Amino acid sequence: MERTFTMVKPDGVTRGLIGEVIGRFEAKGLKLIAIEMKTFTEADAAIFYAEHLGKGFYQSLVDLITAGPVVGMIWEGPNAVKLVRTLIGATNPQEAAPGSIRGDFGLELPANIVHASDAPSSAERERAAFFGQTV
Ligand code: FUP
Repeated sequence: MERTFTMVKPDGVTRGLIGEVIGRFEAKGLKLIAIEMKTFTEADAAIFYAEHLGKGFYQSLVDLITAGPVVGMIWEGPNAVKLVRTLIGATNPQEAAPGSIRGDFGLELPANIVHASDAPSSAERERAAFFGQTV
Protein backbone atom coordinates (compact mmCIF):
# COMPACT_ATOMS: atom_id res chain seq x y z
CA MET A 1 0.00 0.00 0.00
CA GLU A 2 1.34 3.46 -0.89
CA ARG A 3 2.40 5.96 1.76
CA THR A 4 2.74 9.74 1.63
CA PHE A 5 4.22 12.40 3.87
CA THR A 6 2.04 15.34 4.92
CA MET A 7 2.58 18.23 7.27
CA VAL A 8 0.28 20.79 8.89
CA LYS A 9 2.34 23.97 8.57
CA PRO A 10 2.69 26.63 11.30
CA ASP A 11 -0.13 28.73 9.83
CA GLY A 12 -2.43 25.69 9.98
CA VAL A 13 -1.36 24.88 13.54
CA THR A 14 -1.89 28.50 14.67
CA ARG A 15 -5.34 28.54 13.07
CA GLY A 16 -6.35 25.41 14.99
CA LEU A 17 -6.66 23.23 11.88
CA ILE A 18 -4.66 20.13 12.94
CA GLY A 19 -7.85 18.22 13.75
CA GLU A 20 -9.57 19.42 10.57
CA VAL A 21 -6.71 18.11 8.39
CA ILE A 22 -6.49 14.78 10.22
CA GLY A 23 -10.28 14.43 10.15
CA ARG A 24 -10.46 14.88 6.39
CA PHE A 25 -7.78 12.27 5.72
CA GLU A 26 -9.41 9.85 8.17
CA ALA A 27 -12.87 10.47 6.72
CA LYS A 28 -11.53 9.57 3.28
CA GLY A 29 -10.36 6.24 4.69
CA LEU A 30 -6.61 6.79 4.82
CA LYS A 31 -4.67 5.19 7.66
CA LEU A 32 -2.43 7.28 9.94
CA ILE A 33 0.94 5.54 10.30
CA ALA A 34 3.02 8.13 12.19
CA ILE A 35 2.62 11.63 13.64
CA GLU A 36 4.99 14.03 15.38
CA MET A 37 4.99 17.73 16.25
CA LYS A 38 8.28 19.61 15.98
CA THR A 39 9.64 23.07 15.18
CA PHE A 40 11.81 23.44 12.07
CA THR A 41 15.19 25.10 12.42
CA GLU A 42 16.55 27.21 9.53
CA ALA A 43 18.70 24.19 8.64
CA ASP A 44 15.66 21.87 8.57
CA ALA A 45 13.87 24.38 6.33
CA ALA A 46 16.86 24.63 3.95
CA ILE A 47 16.84 20.84 3.49
CA PHE A 48 13.07 20.59 3.15
CA TYR A 49 12.77 23.43 0.61
CA ALA A 50 16.11 22.93 -1.20
CA GLU A 51 14.31 22.79 -4.57
CA HIS A 52 13.05 26.37 -4.04
CA LEU A 53 16.41 27.94 -3.08
CA GLY A 54 17.00 31.07 -5.16
CA LYS A 55 13.31 31.67 -5.95
CA GLY A 56 11.71 34.99 -5.03
CA PHE A 57 9.42 33.47 -2.41
CA TYR A 58 12.13 31.34 -0.75
CA GLN A 59 12.75 33.51 2.31
CA SER A 60 9.05 34.02 3.04
CA LEU A 61 8.65 30.26 2.82
CA VAL A 62 11.50 29.64 5.29
CA ASP A 63 10.16 32.35 7.61
CA LEU A 64 6.72 30.72 7.58
CA ILE A 65 7.85 27.13 8.09
CA THR A 66 10.11 28.10 11.04
CA ALA A 67 7.50 30.39 12.66
CA GLY A 68 6.11 27.71 14.99
CA PRO A 69 5.50 24.00 15.33
CA VAL A 70 4.52 21.77 12.42
CA VAL A 71 2.78 18.39 12.57
CA GLY A 72 4.40 15.80 10.29
CA MET A 73 2.42 12.69 9.40
CA ILE A 74 2.63 9.59 7.27
CA TRP A 75 -0.62 8.40 5.70
CA GLU A 76 -1.24 5.11 3.93
CA GLY A 77 -3.80 4.13 1.30
CA PRO A 78 -4.30 3.27 -2.38
CA ASN A 79 -2.53 5.90 -4.53
CA ALA A 80 -2.02 7.89 -1.31
CA VAL A 81 0.34 10.47 -2.87
CA LYS A 82 -2.03 11.57 -5.64
CA LEU A 83 -5.12 11.15 -3.48
CA VAL A 84 -3.82 13.43 -0.72
CA ARG A 85 -2.70 16.04 -3.27
CA THR A 86 -6.31 16.11 -4.50
CA LEU A 87 -7.65 16.45 -0.96
CA ILE A 88 -5.35 19.41 -0.13
CA GLY A 89 -5.94 21.28 -3.41
CA ALA A 90 -3.81 23.55 -5.59
CA THR A 91 -0.67 25.23 -4.17
CA ASN A 92 -2.20 28.71 -4.38
CA PRO A 93 -5.22 28.84 -2.04
CA GLN A 94 -6.75 31.50 -4.30
CA GLU A 95 -6.94 28.84 -7.02
CA ALA A 96 -7.61 25.77 -4.87
CA ALA A 97 -11.07 24.28 -5.43
CA PRO A 98 -13.74 24.71 -2.76
CA GLY A 99 -13.97 21.41 -0.92
CA SER A 100 -10.20 21.02 -0.78
CA ILE A 101 -8.35 21.94 2.42
CA ARG A 102 -6.50 24.87 0.85
CA GLY A 103 -9.65 25.91 -1.03
CA ASP A 104 -11.73 25.94 2.13
CA PHE A 105 -9.24 27.40 4.62
CA GLY A 106 -6.38 29.13 2.76
CA LEU A 107 -6.41 32.80 1.81
CA GLU A 108 -3.05 33.83 0.35
CA LEU A 109 0.41 32.35 -0.38
CA PRO A 110 2.73 31.38 1.17
CA ALA A 111 0.24 30.41 3.91
CA ASN A 112 -1.52 27.35 2.52
CA ILE A 113 -2.13 25.34 5.69
CA VAL A 114 -0.70 21.99 4.68
CA HIS A 115 2.07 20.28 2.74
CA ALA A 116 1.87 16.93 0.97
CA SER A 117 4.49 15.11 -1.08
CA ASP A 118 4.09 15.40 -4.86
CA ALA A 119 5.56 11.99 -5.81
CA PRO A 120 6.42 8.67 -4.13
CA SER A 121 10.14 9.55 -4.35
CA SER A 122 9.65 12.89 -2.57
CA ALA A 123 7.41 11.17 0.00
CA GLU A 124 10.28 8.85 0.90
CA ARG A 125 12.83 11.71 0.98
CA GLU A 126 10.57 13.87 3.17
CA ARG A 127 9.68 10.97 5.45
CA ALA A 128 13.37 10.27 6.03
CA ALA A 129 14.17 13.96 6.59
CA PHE A 130 11.36 14.34 9.15
CA PHE A 131 11.22 10.99 10.93
CA GLY A 132 14.69 9.54 10.27
CA GLN A 133 14.93 5.83 11.06
CA THR A 134 12.07 5.82 13.56
CA VAL A 135 9.30 5.08 11.02
P1 FUP B 1 3.13 22.35 -3.02
O1 FUP B 1 3.84 21.10 -3.44
O2 FUP B 1 1.72 22.44 -3.49
O3 FUP B 1 3.26 22.61 -1.53
O4 FUP B 1 3.87 23.54 -3.75
P2 FUP B 1 5.41 23.83 -4.05
O5 FUP B 1 6.28 22.69 -3.61
O6 FUP B 1 5.51 24.29 -5.45
O7 FUP B 1 5.70 25.09 -3.11
C1 FUP B 1 6.03 24.92 -1.77
C2 FUP B 1 5.53 26.11 -1.01
O8 FUP B 1 6.11 27.30 -1.51
C3 FUP B 1 4.05 26.31 -1.11
F1 FUP B 1 3.39 25.54 -0.23
C4 FUP B 1 3.90 27.78 -0.85
C5 FUP B 1 5.19 28.37 -1.36
N1 FUP B 1 5.04 29.05 -2.66
C6 FUP B 1 4.89 30.42 -2.66
O9 FUP B 1 4.89 31.06 -1.61
N2 FUP B 1 4.78 31.05 -3.87
C7 FUP B 1 4.76 30.38 -5.06
O10 FUP B 1 4.65 31.00 -6.11
C8 FUP B 1 4.90 28.98 -5.02
C9 FUP B 1 5.03 28.33 -3.81
